[in-house]
Amino acid sequence: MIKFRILFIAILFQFLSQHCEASNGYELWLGYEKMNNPVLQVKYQSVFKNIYLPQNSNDKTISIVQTELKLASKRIIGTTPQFVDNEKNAQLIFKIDTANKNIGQEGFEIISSVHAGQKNIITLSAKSKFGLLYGCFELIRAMQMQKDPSALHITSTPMLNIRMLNHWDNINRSVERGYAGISIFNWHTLPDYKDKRYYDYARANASIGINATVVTNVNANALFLTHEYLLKVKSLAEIFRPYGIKIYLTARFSAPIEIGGLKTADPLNDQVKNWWKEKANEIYDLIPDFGGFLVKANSEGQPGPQNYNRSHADGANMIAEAVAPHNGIVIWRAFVYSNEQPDDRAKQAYSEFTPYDGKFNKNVLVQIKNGPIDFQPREPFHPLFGAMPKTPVMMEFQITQEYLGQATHLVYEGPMFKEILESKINASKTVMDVLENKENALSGMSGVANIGNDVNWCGHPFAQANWYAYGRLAWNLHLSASDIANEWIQQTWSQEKQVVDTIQNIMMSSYENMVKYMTPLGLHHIMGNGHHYGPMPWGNTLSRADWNPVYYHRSDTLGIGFNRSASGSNAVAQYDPWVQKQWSDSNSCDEKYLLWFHHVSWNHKMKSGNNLWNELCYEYNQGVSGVEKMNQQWKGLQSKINPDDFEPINQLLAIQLHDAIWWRDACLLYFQTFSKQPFPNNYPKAKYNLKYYQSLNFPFAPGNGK
Ligand code: GCW
Repeated sequence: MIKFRILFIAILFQFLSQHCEASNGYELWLGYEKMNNPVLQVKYQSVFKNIYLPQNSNDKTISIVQTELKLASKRIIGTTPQFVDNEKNAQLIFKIDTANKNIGQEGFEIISSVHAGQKNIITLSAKSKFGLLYGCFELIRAMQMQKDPSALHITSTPMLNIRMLNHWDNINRSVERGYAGISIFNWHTLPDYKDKRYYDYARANASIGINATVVTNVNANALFLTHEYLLKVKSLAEIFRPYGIKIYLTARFSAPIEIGGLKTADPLNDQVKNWWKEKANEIYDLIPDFGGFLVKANSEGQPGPQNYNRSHADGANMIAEAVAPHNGIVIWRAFVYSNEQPDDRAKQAYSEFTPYDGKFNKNVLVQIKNGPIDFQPREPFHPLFGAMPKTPVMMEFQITQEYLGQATHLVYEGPMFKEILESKINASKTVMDVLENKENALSGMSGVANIGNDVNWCGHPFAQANWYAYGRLAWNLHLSASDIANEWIQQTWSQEKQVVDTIQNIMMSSYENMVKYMTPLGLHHIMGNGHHYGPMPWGNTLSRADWNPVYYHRSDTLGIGFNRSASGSNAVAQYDPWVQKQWSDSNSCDEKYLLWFHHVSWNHKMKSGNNLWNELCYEYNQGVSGVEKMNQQWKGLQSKINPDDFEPINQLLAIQLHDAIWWRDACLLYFQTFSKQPFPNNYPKAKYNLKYYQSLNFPFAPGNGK
């Protein structure tokens, strides 16, 4: 009997040890799993024995570093370090070195050296305490990536100064385009209730180098600028400060009327200017390191300077003057388009903004979405990058998956971010070069957050990887999407090769698969009205033409696609001639943007030799096969992953497959009404007819939060 029990316990133990430990996802990539490499473990144990930190024990940032080192040491290598007050007795030395020429203000240098007596010493130096904090997280990452401590030499400085999250969170805690529950910011219980989650949020951001956050929706509410709410913002700012994170707010342009009792918000009116100055003084009295304002003006119904016949520059400069004495900045969004304007929507931001290049005050940045329409699965880079050389510009990516299957589809955005960043704006420069803006201190990147109060923060367990990848790239634009995926997997899931390789493979194929089953060959904006989930290429009922899918794909009996070449809207002319050359001719255009720039015949000959109709069918089907493969690959990990973690993803992937088939069949049945061509031989037959797909309706789809 006893023998049986022992055998049973042994089998159970083996079963458990084969599975990664279950997690509810709350710890993100900061779970600090035990190291499974005994040789490295011993090495790290000797480094983490005695640690020297700069002697300012009251400093909150230094004590965060200390807590983090203790936690990482205990969990990863199973030891508790001593913190010593003399660096001579330490094997791990953190020091402020303002003279270090290899690094910038927020950077760090980690150097390993072997001292007499074969003692391995690691010195981590930085110019500021925040550099030490970032370096601390880098060192912990290096441990988890199984880097040999005796060979460490890392010199790192962020390439962009402002590495920012944009929360589209409302005062009532709904989140516009949020798919992970309600807002983490509980305005009702602030300022007094300091939710642990605020600290965990700041810690997670600091671990990937994010140093700025806009906590309110760009569709702004003026109430956030009242004293009552500013006290709440102050409370958050105090929590975030030791983590190196500055807080920003969105400014509603009409706030002087709505909460200031003025009759106008005209940016050239003295009372209005004064109102903003006083508001800025009030904010900086409460929050001395307040970052500044993010503004969406004259876009999708938001008020702005054009309401008073003033320009974007007039509006931005007026607010910029108010924050300038406090070193604040204004981030002015270039996401503008109007349906009263007959021109192609893709051209409008460029047309409206380029005349103002050089006219913005020094503390204004223009924030440009990655592409000219709106966070579509695939867009060419926005023509404004490179077109405003006298104005600092910032990238706006959307981390939340508004058009990318929301929190239901597994889509790793790393490859999408990279595709845009590496796009060449002319023969010699990339989008990255424009962002880096070496001559000017103002440079940055924004990511529309995918964070909510779900236990795992982001809804889909893999959506965390997009937050992670965004932060890592904002720090270092040169990192590769696959390396970042690898880091995230090893810190979040497992260090076992088979698991890492398989998950990495799933992630790296997911972006292209999604583009193929939703909007292949340059199609765009053919999602369901309003909520943007699922296919609706037939959509033509919205009041504004430029909100309707038919505006974008322009299918007819002759062909499909938006003619943005010289014979059409000529949007292609907004790019440098070197870029134009690649896109302006439908016979040589990069096929991933073909239907973005051209209306081509259903019989157009593709590079593969197929005609366009057949190619479209193959592309959609490849997207579906890709998701089938993702499903199989995941199932192959069943014995390696804890069932509590395995099953939710298994179910989500099954929904993704269902949705990919739905996209394929609904879109192709609809486009077939124009192409009038049969499906290729052996093509999978749609389960339902077009009428059925057109009858589907989702009045309560998430993310429309008001
Ligand atoms: O993508 C669109 C969204 C809106 C959003 C807008 C913007 C915040 O559908 O919900 O509003 O972009 O970026 O301003």
